[in-house]
Order: sequence, then C-alpha cells, then structure tokens
Amino acid sequence: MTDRDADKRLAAVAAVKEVCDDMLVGLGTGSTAAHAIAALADRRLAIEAVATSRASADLARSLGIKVRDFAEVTRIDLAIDGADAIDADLRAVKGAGGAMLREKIVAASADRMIVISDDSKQVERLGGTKLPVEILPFGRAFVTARLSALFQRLVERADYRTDNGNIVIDGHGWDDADPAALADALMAIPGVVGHGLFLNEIDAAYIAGNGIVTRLER
Ligand code: ABF
Repeated sequence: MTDRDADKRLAAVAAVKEVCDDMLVGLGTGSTAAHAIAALADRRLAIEAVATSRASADLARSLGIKVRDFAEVTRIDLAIDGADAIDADLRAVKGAGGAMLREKIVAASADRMIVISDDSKQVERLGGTKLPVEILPFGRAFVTARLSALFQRLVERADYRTDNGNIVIDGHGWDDADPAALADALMAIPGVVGHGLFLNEIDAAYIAGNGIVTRLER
C-alpha cells in the first residue's frame, strides 16, 4: 500500500466509525470509497446500503453488505464518498469515476454526507480540477457547442458510458469565481443531466495526510 493509499484508508476507517446499527448508508464510488466499503464490512453492523455505482454495489455485496435498490428509497441516514478536489468550504469537484449523477442523488437524499480523501485532494480553488459533465448522447453535438462557452477545453471520454448510459465530457479551464453560477448555467443546457460540482451537499470531510486524519465540518 502506498502512503497515499494508506491515507485514503485511514480517512475511510475514521468516517465509517459514524455508522451505527440500523442505518441506511450510501456507498460512494472510487478507490477511497472502496476502502470505506471494506471498513464497513469489517464492522459487521446491522445496516443496509444503497450504492452510487454498479462497481460499488458489487463490491459491497461480495463483502456481505445488503444493498438495496435506490429507486425504492426516499432518504438515507449517511452517505460516504470520495472526491477529486475539495476546498475549505467543503465544496467539491467529483466525477472522475463517472458516477457523479448517482453520487449527487444519493448525497441529496442523505441526512449527512461525508467526503473522505487523502490530502492531495485539498485545494484552495476548485477551478484547477477538470469538471465532468454527464450528457444525454442524443444531445451530444448541441451540448458540446454550448459547453465550449463555459470551458477553455473539452475532452469527451472515449468509448465510455456512465451506468446511466450517458456520455461524459470533462471540462478543463473554468472560471471558479462563482461556481454556483456555473452549476446553474450547466443545468440550464437541455441535454446536460448532471455535473461534478457539489457545492451544498457535503456536511463533513475526513481528510488524511501523513497518517493523520482531520475532520472538517460545515
Ligand atoms: C468518486 O470517485 C468520485 O466522485 C471521484 O471522482 C472519485 C474519487 O476517486 P478516488 O477515491 O479513487 O480518488 O468518489
């Protein structure tokens, strides 16, 4: 395990201590979230889970965690997920793993949403991180043309579809002076179904660096 991976695991183990019996827990996606799923399984609590991706659902089930269909769920107790970048105000960019739409729905349903990461994800400004945008394949050319006004460079993920069957375009070089305005502008484009800006969803973060875990609360 690299130092960075060890820090991801430490953050995950710390966050999973918040889970109690009888909770319905949202499982994130990515390598840090995978540590949380493993740590949760190790605790052998009487919980149920919903997952933000097929990969996380498969991992959880393989470790003995009961995973429910989120389509039948209105709220969950706690969501634990990774991030690509997070600032001091607990605003994050997510979606490098392509699961940001399901992650946002699950986060919105959660009484409490925790981000876990190693300290390489801590940033002063979010704008240096590519911002993934999920779009309906039907609107590909139209949406791409509209997105080009908001980003310096767009890179469509080749041969890739999300779990929802959609395309992801990564936007590079964006103005982070007003991320809420950018989020609104993105969702105003017909054909955009989601993006990786999480501005209000995150309640707390466990961030580990050099073996030390720090908890930040909104
Ligand atoms: C998910 O996985 C994402 O929203 C984020 O893009 C990614 C982080 O992956 P990792 O933990 O592997 O860095 O949480």
